[in-house]
Amino acid sequence: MASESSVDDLEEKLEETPVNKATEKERARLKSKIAKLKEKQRKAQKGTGDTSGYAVRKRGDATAALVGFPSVGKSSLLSALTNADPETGAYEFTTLDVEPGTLQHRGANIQVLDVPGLIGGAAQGRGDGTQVLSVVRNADLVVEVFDPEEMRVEKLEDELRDAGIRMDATPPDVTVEEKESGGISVSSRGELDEDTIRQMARNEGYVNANVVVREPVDSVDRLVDGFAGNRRYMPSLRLVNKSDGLSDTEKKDFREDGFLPVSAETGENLDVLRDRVFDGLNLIRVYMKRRGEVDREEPLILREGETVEDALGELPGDMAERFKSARVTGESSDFPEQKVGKSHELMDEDVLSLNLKRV
Ligand SMILES: Nc1nc2c(ncn2[C@@H]2O[C@H](COP(=O)(O)OP(=O)(O)OP(=O)(O)O)[C@@H](O)[C@H]2O)c(=O)[nH]1
Ligand SMILES: [Mg+2]
Repeated sequence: MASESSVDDLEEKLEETPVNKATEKERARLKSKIAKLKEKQRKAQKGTGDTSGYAVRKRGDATAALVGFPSVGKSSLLSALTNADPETGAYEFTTLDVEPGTLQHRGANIQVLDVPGLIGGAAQGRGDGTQVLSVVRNADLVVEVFDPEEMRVEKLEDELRDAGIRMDATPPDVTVEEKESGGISVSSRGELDEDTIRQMARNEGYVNANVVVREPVDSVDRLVDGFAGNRRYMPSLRLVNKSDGLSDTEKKDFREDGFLPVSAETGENLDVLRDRVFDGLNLIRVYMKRRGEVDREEPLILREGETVEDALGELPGDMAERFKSARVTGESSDFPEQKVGKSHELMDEDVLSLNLKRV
């Protein structure tokens, strides 16, 4: 048997293993082993884990991280979008520390982080990559920045994946419940063979457990993630900066491929970018109405899916105790001034008025 001591060995082996039903278990075994080894390497880096080597305190309503290879224009974008004034340069690795700035948009204060440029192998610790990536993991939105001359999309996304970041995906619905005896039982809605799943659980070190897969998982990778449990699921945006050097056709092609062309230099599409960041963070604005007046200047900033109760929690004073009922006008209401309770889910640009008990 060939050596299985390094990620490279294992990946080579995986490559050589044909994809079919008969090799499914073997492929699953190799993939879990690769994931484990990568995780181990990541943990072995100094000062890592989720406490970053860089000191950045989360501020504002939410945090977006600009991530990309050197010289794509991350710092230039930070400076165009926020109040920050980072150093930019024609040479690589101008930025050596995490630089925060605040983007004020639609009444929200959005923290934008500019991080040092990544290099290949970042997730394994090259060029401080693990620390940079753990800053990204702690943000709420990944903003990938590319240079149109040198896209290297897969390379960047591989680094993010190796750092345990899963973009634009929901966590796999897999639970493992350990028990006293009885071996490993599997209940699965997926296409994967129960035996494969059982073996993966064994590889994870389980002896007696109920494994429940509540979604139609069809890939070993997703199951590996489900077992690992420490993946970070985040929304993402893809930008192509330096659009000032692109033709209209090139821009159209990028757009069709899901990349927003922007220019930190000319400001092209930065207005669209601000909206995308706001929406990508799943933020919503709720306008409070008091004594017949709607305050559109300073909306309450909440997250999608949050309720009247969450809104109460954001307001000063002990609103929750005084709450009697609320009225909502907007997307979330069936008709204007609809009377709702605490559990009502709010939507972007709803107008909310509260009926409170007097104190
Ligand atoms: N033409 C053009 N050049 C840009 C644009 N944005 C940035 N640049 C140039 O690209 C170079 C790199 O910009 P930076 O903002 O320092 O890039 P960075 O991604 O922060 O680089 P590192 O900190 O080294 O990772 C500089 O020479 C910028 O002037 C843009 O929109 N258009
Ligand atoms: Mg920079």
